[in-house]
Amino acid sequence: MSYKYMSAAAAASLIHDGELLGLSGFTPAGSPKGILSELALLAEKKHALGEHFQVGVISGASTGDSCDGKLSRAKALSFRAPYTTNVDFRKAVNNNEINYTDIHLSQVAQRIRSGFLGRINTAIIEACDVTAEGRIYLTAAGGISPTIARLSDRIFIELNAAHSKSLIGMHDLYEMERPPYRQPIPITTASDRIGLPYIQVEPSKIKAIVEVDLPDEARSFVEPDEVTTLIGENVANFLISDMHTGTIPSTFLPLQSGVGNIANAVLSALGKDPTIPPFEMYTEVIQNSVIKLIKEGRIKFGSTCSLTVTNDCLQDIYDNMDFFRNKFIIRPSEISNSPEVVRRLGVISMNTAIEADIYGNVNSTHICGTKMMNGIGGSGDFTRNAYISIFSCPSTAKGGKISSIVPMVSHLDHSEHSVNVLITEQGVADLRGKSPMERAKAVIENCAHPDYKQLLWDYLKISTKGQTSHNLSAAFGMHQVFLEQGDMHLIDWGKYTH
Ligand code: 0RQ
Repeated sequence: MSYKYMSAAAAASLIHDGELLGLSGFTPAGSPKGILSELALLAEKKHALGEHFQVGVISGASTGDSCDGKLSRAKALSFRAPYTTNVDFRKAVNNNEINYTDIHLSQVAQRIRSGFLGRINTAIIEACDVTAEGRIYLTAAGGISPTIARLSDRIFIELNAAHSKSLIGMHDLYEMERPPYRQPIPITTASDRIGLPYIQVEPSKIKAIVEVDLPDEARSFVEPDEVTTLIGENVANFLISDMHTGTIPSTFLPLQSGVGNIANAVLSALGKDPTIPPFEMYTEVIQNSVIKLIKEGRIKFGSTCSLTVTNDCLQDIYDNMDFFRNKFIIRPSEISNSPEVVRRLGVISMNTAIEADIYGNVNSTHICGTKMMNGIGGSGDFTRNAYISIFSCPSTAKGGKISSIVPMVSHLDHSEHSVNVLITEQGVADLRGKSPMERAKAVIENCAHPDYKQLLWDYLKISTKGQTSHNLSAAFGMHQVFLEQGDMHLIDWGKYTH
C-alpha cells in the first residue's frame, strides 16, 4: 500500500466543521502538533469570513499548546474531554465557551467503545514509523490510540522525526473487549507484556501521512522548593514507617505518582532514602525524577502511559535506549490506569489535592467550587483502588490567604471512603481506620497550617454534633470570605451562631 503524503495544512483542510477528532498522546507527550496548529489557523480564517468552524476533541489526557492552546485561542473547540492543563483553555471553559467533560482517564477508551462520546470522525495519531501493512508505531505515549485507530472513520498519521525510531518495541498495546466478552487483564507484575508493540489497522484507513519534525511541547521542570521538599520527605518517612511495621512488605509495592512539582519532590525523597529498596512504578506518567531514579538503580521498572519528561530528558532516553529498553513500558491509558490491575498489584497512589477537608474528602479540580483547574486526570483511577491512597498539597495557597484544609471541600473528587492519608508540609494525617471525628482531629493537628488551626477547631465548636459534625450554613464560610475579602483568615464564625 502506498500512502498519500501531504502537508499539515492540506490535511487540516480535509477536516470539517462539527467533526469529532480523536488524538494520540497523553499529556503533551505524543500529542499531534502539526495538523492541529494548521487547523487553528484555518478556523481563524473561516471565522473571519463569518463561517462557523468548531471541532470536538478527545485525547488520552492533556495535550500541548498546539491543541488546547491554539484551538481555544482560535475559538475552534466546541467539546473537549477528558483532561487539560492549558491556561487559555481553562479561561474559555470557566467562561462556559467550551463544553468540557472531565473523565477518569482509564474510562475514556471504554466510553468511546460504548458510544457515550459519539463517533470519532478523524483519528490523528503521532507515530515514529508506519509500515505498508498498516502497522503504526507510536511515539512517547499510549493514550487512547488503539481504540481511536480502530473506531474512527479515518486516520491521519503525523510522522514525527523529532521522536526516535528506537521507541519501536517500547509499547505494549492491548485493547479490552466490551462486556460481556471482557476477560481479566493478564498483568500480575508491573513489567508484564500482554499486547503488541504496534497498532494494526487496515492500510486503506490511513488517509494522510504528514511528515513533521516537532518536539513535544513539554512543560518545564521546576526544582523542588522548601515546601515541596518537606512534603516529599513527609511522604517518604510515612512509607518507610509503614514498611517497618510490615504494612508495606519489605520488597515494597509499585508506586503511582501524579504530575507536577510535588510528585517530583516525593520521588526524589523516596529515591534518596536507602532504607527503601529499589522499587517499581505502575503509573500513568514517567516524569524526569523517575528517569533519574531508573539511572541510579533506585527504580527497577516503570509501567506508564507516557514519557512526560522535558525534551532534553527525552533525548537522553533516546540516546541511551539500550540501557532503558528493559526498564519501562508504555501502555494505553485503560491498562496503565486500570482499576483491576491497580488493585491486584497493590499500587500505592500519590496524588495532589487542591484542597482537602477535615474529614478527608478531597477536591482535585475546582477552585472555590466553581472554576475548573485541570481535571481529575488519573487520580481517581488509582486512589479508589490503591493499597494505600495518599493525597498531598501545601497547607496554604495564594501566599497564605487560602487554607488548603477547609471544613468542607467546595467540590468533591475523592471521598473520605477512598482517601487513606493526607500529607502537607506540616505533617501526616493517617486516616486509616479512624472515625470522622478522629479524622478531623488528625487532619487539623497534623496537616493544617498553624495560622488556620484554631479557626478549624472553632468551626467544630459551632457545628451540630453528629457522626460527621457540620454547621451547614458555615461549611463554606472560609471560601465565601476569601471570595468577598480575599483572605480566609477573616472568617468570623460568630456570624453563624445566632
Ligand atoms: O496557582 O498557578 O496561579 O500559581 O493552583 O498549584 O501548588 O502549583 O500545584 O501544579 O501540582 O497543581 C491539584 C491543580 C495542583 C494538580 C493540582 C493554586 C495554586 C496554583 C497550582 P497558580 P500548585 P500543581 C496526574 C493525576 C488533579 C488531577 C491529578 C492537578 C495552582 O496536581 O490538576 O492529580 N491534579 N491527576 O496557587 C485556590 C486552593 C489552591 C489553589 C492550589 N486551595 N485554592 N488555588 N491552588 N491550591 C495528571 C494526569 O492524570 C495526567
